[in-house]
Amino acid sequence: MRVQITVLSGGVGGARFTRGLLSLVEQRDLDAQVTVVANVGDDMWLHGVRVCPDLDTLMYTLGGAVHEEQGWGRRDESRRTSDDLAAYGLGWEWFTLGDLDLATHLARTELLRAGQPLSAVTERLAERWRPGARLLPASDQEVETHVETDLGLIHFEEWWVRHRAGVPARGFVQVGLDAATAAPGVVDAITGADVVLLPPSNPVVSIGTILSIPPIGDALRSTAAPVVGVSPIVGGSPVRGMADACLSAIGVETDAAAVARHYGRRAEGGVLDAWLVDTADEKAVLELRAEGWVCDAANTLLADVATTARIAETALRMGGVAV
Ligand code: FO1
Repeated sequence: MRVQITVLSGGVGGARFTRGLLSLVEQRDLDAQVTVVANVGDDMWLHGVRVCPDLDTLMYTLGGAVHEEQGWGRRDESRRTSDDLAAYGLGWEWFTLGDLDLATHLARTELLRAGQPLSAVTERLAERWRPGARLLPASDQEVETHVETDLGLIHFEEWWVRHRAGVPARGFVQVGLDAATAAPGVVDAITGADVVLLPPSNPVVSIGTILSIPPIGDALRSTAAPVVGVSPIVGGSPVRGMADACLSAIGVETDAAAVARHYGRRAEGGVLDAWLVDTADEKAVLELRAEGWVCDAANTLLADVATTARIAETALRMGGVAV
């Protein structure tokens, strides 16, 4: 009986987690179908092409083409076009679109302009990379995360890359949310799953944005599948990225237990059935268990594929999937 595993993912953390999960599935010769629902909140139009950072990070990471140290973009990349565009004074000089990466955006834009929805375009682009998992955008509609700051409402990527989240964020706005719904296959992937995993992606602007799309949040809260999350906060700080700046903007403490409470237990209308924290956060285990949570601690640093495979195995087991 094929095990249906669904992962909600942002960029780097979710992509690395999924790579470990797929490695585990292969190692154990598990008859499993992995579906990744990707955040589209980082997406933007730039130089007339559609850029989808989280979908591309997943596609490149699972397809073996990612620039490993960066965690995003292509290996063996160059920036001749980006540099020459800067000479025209166009675009965001602080945001580099690599030459190879541009081919992905040109291909995506061509297919979008031909009338294909993002979900069909993503399926077509992913064929080349053979990621080993089904990649679904959370929505076929444009839902872009913007950040409320003293500089005004700016695109998430400007806040994240240009300002390194250094400009205080008063809040996040999902522009386009009211006209957005779940992309085809997303709700079924959640309600029909044997287990749903929330990897250590950014709980606010990645997982949070996915959950902000009403049918998806509803599906998470109602699915018969166990939902297991992995804490992105270890020892009071984010392992990578700047989730602390996002959490403080919405008044959530940068703490493994606080993030669990932010997601909420399904028994109390939240989205989680179980929460995996790092061994550095044993106190969070005691706190949460006292509140009725299913909570365990393990090494959760996605150091390499083999280590990540073990983390994925622990999360699957917490979700009742024996591998
Ligand atoms: N991140 C950076 O820090 N600097 C960049 O110039 C940059 C360019 C870029 C281009 C395409 C793309 O898909 C991602 C890119 N990123 C860059 C990473 C991006 O900010 C992150 O992948 C996510 O949006 C945050 O998780």
